[in-house]
Amino acid sequence: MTLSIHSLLIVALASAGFSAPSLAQMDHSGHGAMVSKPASAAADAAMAEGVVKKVDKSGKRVTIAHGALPNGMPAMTMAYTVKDPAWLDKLQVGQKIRFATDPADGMMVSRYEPAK
Ligand SMILES: [Cu+2]
Repeated sequence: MTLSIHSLLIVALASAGFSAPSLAQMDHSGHGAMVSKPASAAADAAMAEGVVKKVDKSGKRVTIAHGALPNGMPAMTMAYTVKDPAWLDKLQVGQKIRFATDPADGMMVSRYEPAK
């Protein structure tokens, strides 16, 4: 009898343990939503405009004609690797984009968005 009550307690604790992480996740996503505005504003400041000149799916590169970059690179046309190869299916020659390069790898596009 004592043993089964003990087991019930363990079940109760385990289910409490399950709800705690999900609550933490909710808090985290709420926090993320709150900080997303200043974070994207800062990221926008580091983004540069460019025009897609070539999409090389097999080489997993996109050639971009870009203006001077925040990282000090002057205006040029160059081939970049991309953080997510799936982007190569969306990027189109002639498309204007705003993009940022990886801080650790200036030859890789770490994020982009279509420019209007
Ligand atoms: Cu460049």
